[in-house]
Amino acid sequence: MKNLVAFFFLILAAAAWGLGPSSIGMERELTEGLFFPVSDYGPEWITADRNNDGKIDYAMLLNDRGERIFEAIDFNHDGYMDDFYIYRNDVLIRREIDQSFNRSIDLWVYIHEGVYVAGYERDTSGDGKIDMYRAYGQQ
Ligand SMILES: [Ca+2]
Ligand SMILES: [Ca+2]
Repeated sequence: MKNLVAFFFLILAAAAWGLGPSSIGMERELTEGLFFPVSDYGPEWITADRNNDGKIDYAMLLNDRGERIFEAIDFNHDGYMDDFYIYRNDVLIRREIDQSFNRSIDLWVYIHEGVYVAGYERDTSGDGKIDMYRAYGQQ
């Protein structure tokens, strides 16, 4: 719960400071507080149990204007979120994915205008550090 409050604060601070999607490093730091256990998603989240196993596997957070700011999915139903969607003004700006299901993000995908892949970063060695980076589009 503390993480969520911190996350909210960072989002608000980022909005106040006018950070744009171009500052990729800064964007990524904003969600370092994201949390994996599905049981940590409290009443402020809109949640769903898509496979009816009694455990949340989808969670969405709206801001006070009713815009999506965050979604999390437990794709493999192991009780830990592994696919995170980060929005700004209801537009998808980034996905963070734990492809190896070890509760450490290993793929960050940066989205331009909600649909175009602007670039990605990967942790291919599993140590939590980015070791591959690619940017597309305008140079
Ligand atoms: Ca479930
Ligand atoms: Ca999972």
